[in-house]
Amino acid sequence: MPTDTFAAMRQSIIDGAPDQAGSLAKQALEQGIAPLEAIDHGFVPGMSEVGEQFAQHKIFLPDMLASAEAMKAAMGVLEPELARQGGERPRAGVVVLGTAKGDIHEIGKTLVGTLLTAHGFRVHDLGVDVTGERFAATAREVAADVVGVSALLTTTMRGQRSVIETLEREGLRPRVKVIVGGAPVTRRWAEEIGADGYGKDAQSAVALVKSLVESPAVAESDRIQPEESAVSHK
Ligand code: B12
Repeated sequence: MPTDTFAAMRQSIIDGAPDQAGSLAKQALEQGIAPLEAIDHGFVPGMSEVGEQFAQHKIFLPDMLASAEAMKAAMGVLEPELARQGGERPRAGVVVLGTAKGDIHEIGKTLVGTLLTAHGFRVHDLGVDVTGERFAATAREVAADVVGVSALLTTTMRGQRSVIETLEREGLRPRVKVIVGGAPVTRRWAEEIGADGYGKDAQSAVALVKSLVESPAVAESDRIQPEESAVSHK
């Protein structure tokens, strides 16, 4: 893919231009570009730049919001294609995903969910601002193999710890693996809070979940039995 196109994608995010971002995403698909390539090399670098400019007070909240809208327009085109490319696969495992309490950043978490779905996992996306109790209740209801908690703010990273504590308190922890991610999250933090894994991006999240689900440490007999009630997708 020409560097110019990636540069245009990046710029459409910086400019907060949803129409432009959406049509560049469509063009990429028409040209046979892999959706993840467009996301990782075109649109995400724009978001990173926006984050840096915001930190340096060069832009303000409304600008960041406009950039997020542009990112969502691009993802709206690319994510269905990403999911479709996964095709029909045998169910690989059940994942409950959400963004920690107090945190409304959803773009990265949603991308992780889409890619997991494309790889055959059944994903229950609880959305944003999710309490530990809700993660635990859903994990129990759907017999989750893995709970994934996203946090984009240094303040809401604490929510990841509290999800683990809640799962422990409710007796679910031995049977449910917990993975964490999000821009400020590190492997070290994951270790500190006793998570089972850390993923730096959506692709590593898939590899991580695969390795955890395949791990013999989660014995079949240890799996939580699903409850009667169904959980709706968000
Ligand atoms: C877009 C954005 C917003 C949008 C979010 C819109 C939305 N619908 O999601 C809006 C404008 C609403 C917003 C609000 C705020 N934001 Co903001 N935001 C960003 C920005 C620019 C991009 C985030 C993003 O979408 N990145 C693109 C995606 C694809 O990447 P990602 O989220 O990192 O996800 C990838 C990986 O991290 C990983 N991953 C993510 N989740 C998970 C989960 C698991 C389990 C795994 C394994 C992996 C994984 O995989 C993903 C895909 O590759 C970042 C800057 C940055 N560099 O992150 C700031 C940033 C996160 N925001 C910041 C701030 C300060 C705020 C506000 C507090 C601003 C304010 N004054 O109100 C509010 C907080 C609101 C709240 N309560 O949550 C700061 C946080 C600083 C800090 N140290 O805590 C940042 C870093 C900007 C900065 N440099 O200052 N923000």
